[in-house]
Amino acid sequence: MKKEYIKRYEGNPILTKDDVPYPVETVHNAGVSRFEDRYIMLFRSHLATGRSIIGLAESSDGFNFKVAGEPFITPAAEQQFAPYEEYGVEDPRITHLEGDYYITYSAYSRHGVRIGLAKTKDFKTIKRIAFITQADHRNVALFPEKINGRFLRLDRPHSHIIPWSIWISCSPDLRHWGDSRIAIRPWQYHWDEMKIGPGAPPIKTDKGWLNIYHGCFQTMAGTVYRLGAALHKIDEPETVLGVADRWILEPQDEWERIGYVPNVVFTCGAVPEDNGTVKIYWGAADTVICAGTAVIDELAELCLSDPRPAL
Ligand code: BMA
Repeated sequence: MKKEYIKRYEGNPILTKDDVPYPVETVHNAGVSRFEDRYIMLFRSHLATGRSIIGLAESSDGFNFKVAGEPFITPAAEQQFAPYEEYGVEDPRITHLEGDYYITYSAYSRHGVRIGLAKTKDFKTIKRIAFITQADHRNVALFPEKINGRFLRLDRPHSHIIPWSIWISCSPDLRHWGDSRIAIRPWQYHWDEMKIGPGAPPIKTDKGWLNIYHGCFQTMAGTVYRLGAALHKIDEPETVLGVADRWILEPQDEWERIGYVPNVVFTCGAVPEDNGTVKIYWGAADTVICAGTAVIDELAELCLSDPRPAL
């Protein structure tokens, strides 16, 4: 039997729209972080307009979440941000960095999709900092520490020339980004051949930065979204040590195969634990939220022992 690298939580799905005390049509892609003595989840919901907002939920065990009474991020009212968020805010990632919790999210508007950066200390109020990309750009995950004096991120520009790939960019101050280098491309005639993108913020391991990403495969019945793993060198993350040849999670349970968008598992968050495991969270069929657990070392080893080329 094929080895399962991610053990699904037996209580999946862990969150559905019925758990949300305000009107939403879905709950799905979610960033998750440890905060004080608990876990905080920021999750995307579609409204009945088809546009998205971001809600907040809390948990003491990382599996049973209670949703706050009000959404946490809705399209900005402030003049400098509003024109770029009018169609909604999506897919938040949380990175604990130098004492603050930074949130990267996709902002949609008539001008395309770009990445907003906000921060919070308490998950009660947030402060928008800046848009840190132009359009079109989605799926930015910040590294949780500076490397060689600079902030780093995994990002995913859209291109008509190559399949959408994972890049790495650097910044002195989190606002101004550049020195971009391509890190991983979709691999032709492979489960992630159509496009790939960063998922959870990278996790530091003994062997390298673990990058849990999503990869897409086009079929006659639509696109299948799966999760894969890659390992980047600790002091030079643009160097990829290995990209696991096989996927680590694919749509399998009924709620992963059937829903608002069928056959999707999509992650924006994973929380490493002191015992060497990682809790991974994914939106299932863009409709509900699921969780599972993996052994960090096994994922890192998979990237090294059975890799496919990165570029
Ligand atoms: C991607 C993003 C994700 C979504 C996925 C599947 O392009 O929009 O937010 O989960 O498609 O619909």
